[in-house]
Amino acid sequence: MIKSRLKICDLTLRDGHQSLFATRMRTSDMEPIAPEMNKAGFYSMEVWGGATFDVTTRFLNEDPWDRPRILKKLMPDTPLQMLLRGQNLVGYRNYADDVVAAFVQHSADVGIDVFRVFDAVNDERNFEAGLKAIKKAKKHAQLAISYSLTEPRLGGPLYNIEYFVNKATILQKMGADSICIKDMAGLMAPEDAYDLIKALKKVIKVPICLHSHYTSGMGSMTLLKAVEAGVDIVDTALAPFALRSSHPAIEPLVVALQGTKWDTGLDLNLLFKLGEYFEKIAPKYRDFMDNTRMSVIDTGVLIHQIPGGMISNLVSQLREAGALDRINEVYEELPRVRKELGNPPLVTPTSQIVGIQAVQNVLFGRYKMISGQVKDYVYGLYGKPPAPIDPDVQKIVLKGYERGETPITGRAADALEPEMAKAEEATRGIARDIGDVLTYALYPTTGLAFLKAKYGQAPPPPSVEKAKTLEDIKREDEMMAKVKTGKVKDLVSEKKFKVRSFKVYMEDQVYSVGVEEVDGHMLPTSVTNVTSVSAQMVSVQPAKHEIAPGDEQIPAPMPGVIIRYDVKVGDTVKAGDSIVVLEAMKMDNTIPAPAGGKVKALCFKAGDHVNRNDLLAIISP
Ligand SMILES: [Mn+2]
Repeated sequence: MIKSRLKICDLTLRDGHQSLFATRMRTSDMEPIAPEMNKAGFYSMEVWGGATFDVTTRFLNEDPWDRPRILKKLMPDTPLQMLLRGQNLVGYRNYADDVVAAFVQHSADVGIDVFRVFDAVNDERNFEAGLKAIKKAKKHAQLAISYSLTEPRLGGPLYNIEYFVNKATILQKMGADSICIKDMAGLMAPEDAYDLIKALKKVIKVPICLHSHYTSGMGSMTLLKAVEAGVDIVDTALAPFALRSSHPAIEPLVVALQGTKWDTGLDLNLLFKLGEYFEKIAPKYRDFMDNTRMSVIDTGVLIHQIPGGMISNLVSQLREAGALDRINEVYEELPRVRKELGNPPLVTPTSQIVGIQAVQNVLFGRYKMISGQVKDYVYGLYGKPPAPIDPDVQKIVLKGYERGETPITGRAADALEPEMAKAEEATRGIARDIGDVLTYALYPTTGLAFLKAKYGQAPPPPSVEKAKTLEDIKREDEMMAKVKTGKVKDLVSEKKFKVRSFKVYMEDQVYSVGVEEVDGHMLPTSVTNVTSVSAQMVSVQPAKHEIAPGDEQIPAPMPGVIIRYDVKVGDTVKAGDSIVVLEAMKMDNTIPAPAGGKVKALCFKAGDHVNRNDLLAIISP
């Protein structure tokens, strides 16, 4: 490896494409360039973790464990790095310690050398199980601190220099091989980076890495100031997969530092060649890019510190609920909810937990509807938030909570039963190795569907997307050129072309794509978003129910899937008792009885899809 003063962790193959086009890059597009990237002399390359696990099984029909295995063979000289969400691993909830141990060991076995571990609430106890397993596997443990702010700049009562120095000291004492400051929303200002890294370097002996997204436009300036303050490692991506909501590009940094004591020693010509490759294949993924704005930076983040990805989630949730006009109320509610919930950093999964509660507070009244995840969070299952939770909110949220109304204060994962034996049992006859069992343990629904397809027991699930080739892109471009010149009309009028339409699933959206067959080639001719239409198509038609005067009707507040009814017909209920649990906005939502009485009818059953305002239950006085 080239000896260099400033070490570079390259993110192109993980955070780069995760940030820019929803993690859709396929392993087959990494293989041709991997041997060349291996020669670059990167300190490490992040290639796995984060959303890659979920996306490969759900959308790409790729075995998630194959990617590090393949890349390890092609890049034997470069340490491979993964992002691990602490006790959440690569999922969205805390897993039991035995799952964490098995996951880390298997990741090490398939080729991961450096584990970057972070926790959404910076509770160091959520690192314990992962750290133990990383040490056991004799791999590098890079423990990360989620960077967050409550003020426009570093400082204030919570997220100040002391907070981060204190956290880093704890992590170093625990045995971190290096420390990372993880600025996932690009909030870190250059001068704050300088002060923070200076302060950290005074007390931290292990190498320090800075991960700062480009989102707000400050990224490159921030890295430069961190370098001047003595940071050891910085995270970058090759230019085609850099900037926007990704990371600073490596190429200008190499030149900026040339001849200084921080010279990276990287070969600019080789980096240029690598970039050309990614430029060539990038059009395959252009459908997943956000090209709706001229600006490649999100200046809104500078004003309200809310990451763009989170805003687009809020917008889509409000749209689903038919209340897009209330977005400004949600913006006002969001910091209030965040403060009441102990000001957690906004990163998966806390960004969803806080964001969705803010939406529900606006739509249904403050804490009138509370998701299962918010209850778990307030109970302490995600760990200890950076600041105390508002005691009044805690009381409201935990009222009637099945685990108890007094929150736990111990390590969150101590409350969880071992899970591996059950996962092995559930995958008997399908799973052929521990990797398969873990795929199921992390994602019981989509993971199992993937495994069944992998072993030919079922066709690939409908969520799987067809890979686009550069040929497809060329045809699309030719088609578009024809549309622009008006020639396409003649094409369509000829009867020999068969028009068909396909449903395409992206995230939680459904598109209808019209396709024509021309000389054996498929040409897309139209794209329509049909999400709401298809939701109506799959929803079960509710049976007709007699409504008597005085009957309380419980409608679905938003579209979703019935998880379970908590009552039976004939049960007597009090106002506020849970009647039905509805999965919507990726959260489990308890719908309470609006008034006491007798359950007269339950209009659906578990697993049914419902539309907004569908009648879920009737309670008679
Ligand atoms: Mn990141």
